[in-house]
Amino acid sequence: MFLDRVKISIKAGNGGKGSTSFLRNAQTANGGPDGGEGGKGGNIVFEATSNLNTLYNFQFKKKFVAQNGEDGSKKLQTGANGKDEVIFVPCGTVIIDPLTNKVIADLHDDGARFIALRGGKGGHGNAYFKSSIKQAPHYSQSGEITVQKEVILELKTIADVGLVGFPNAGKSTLLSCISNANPKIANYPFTTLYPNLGVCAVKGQSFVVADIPGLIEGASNGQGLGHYFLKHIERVRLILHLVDVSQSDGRDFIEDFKIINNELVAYNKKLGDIPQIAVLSKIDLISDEVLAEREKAFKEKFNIPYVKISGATMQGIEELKLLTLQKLSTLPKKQPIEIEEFDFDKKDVESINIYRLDNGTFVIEGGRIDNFIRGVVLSDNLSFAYFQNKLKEMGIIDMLKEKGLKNGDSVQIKDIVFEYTE
Ligand SMILES: Nc1nc2c(ncn2[C@@H]2O[C@H](COP(=O)(O)OP(=O)(O)OP(=O)(O)O)[C@@H](O)[C@H]2O)c(=O)[nH]1
Ligand SMILES: [Mg+2]
Repeated sequence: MFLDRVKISIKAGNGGKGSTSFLRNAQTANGGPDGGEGGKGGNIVFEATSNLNTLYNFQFKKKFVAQNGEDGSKKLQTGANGKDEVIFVPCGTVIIDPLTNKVIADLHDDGARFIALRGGKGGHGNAYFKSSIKQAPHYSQSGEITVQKEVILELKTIADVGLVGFPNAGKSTLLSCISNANPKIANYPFTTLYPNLGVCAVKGQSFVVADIPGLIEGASNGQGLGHYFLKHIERVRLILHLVDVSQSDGRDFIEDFKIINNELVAYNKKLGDIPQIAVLSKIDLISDEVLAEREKAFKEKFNIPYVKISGATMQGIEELKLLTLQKLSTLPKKQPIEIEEFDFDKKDVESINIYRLDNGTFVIEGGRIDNFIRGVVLSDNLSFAYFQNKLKEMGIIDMLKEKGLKNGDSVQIKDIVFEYTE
């Protein structure tokens, strides 16, 4: 099973609550506040690894949640931070925000890490709020609550070389001849159903080769399988373009070569800029004379380096490996996708929404409110006074009045409901 696009949900850990506590022991009857800080929630982290080459692991597990921070406790004990949730993905995995369709990260190289969501901050304990005018604060702050988000993971394979050509051209055969890979090979079209990767070793160096399913005319519009997998050659540095020069399928190899090149460009203009080596395959099936004629015809039409090979007799294979290595040495390494500045993890600290329930209660919500409400404990009179004052200061009372707020109306913020009095 090969999986190269999947939507998952992720959530960083909540921050732990700060503690409200006072020092009490045999020596100290009325000690000061000693409530410790809440711990920070764990982050959601993606990490690229070369041990994976599909997103198959995400077929069943689609939800990832980092650990919450622990609550603070007495004696100024800070709660433990939540553990990060590290999500391993194959190299070349691109992370996309489904709401904006923007790429937020490209986990290009082995070991690359990206913190997608940061854990919530821990709340302050009451010891934190102690001041010269407030010796014994009876309140502490709750931790920051994080929101669950969705991301799309899309694998755009990182290989140095991509093998393209019509079905049956001999791509998988070539991969098996030059690398450690063991792909399925058979004499019918669309034997290869998903990309295979192999490592080709030559002259003490190596390069990665991706064999993708055969392309046909119309592939760029969704014909056959090729369209779906073309994204896996977007990032190769060199294309080995195979054509069956023996024409054993009754096809015209020159036409085939043109058709595939048109499809590549139709899918993405940039694919047309990737250098190619043409590979004339299955030369064991035709006589030297026929081969010479066809080679001449090819040279007349295309000004492209080419190698004649046979996967059956291994003719030309060594030459192709060497030419590929040599060509690669002249081509720059592929870089990760450039990411537009975009804060996916941006916390909503601005929004204020007001609406009215059927029973007339006014409800106030939004990121600005969440942030502010964390510090409010209504059992504490000072805190409640602060709360009401702050509502005025933030302009919320005016906003409510605009929506028809009158003396005696109920107002709800989170789980706090109070009666408005002028
Ligand atoms: N005689 C001969 N047969 C070959 C050669 N290369 C491939 N074949 C045969 O051609 C058929 C197709 O080969 P594959 O390597 O599966 O072709 P492919 O391009 O990977 O095909 P798809 O996966 O369907 O796109 C198989 O029966 C191979 O044995 C060759 O050089 N000589
Ligand atoms: Mg194949």
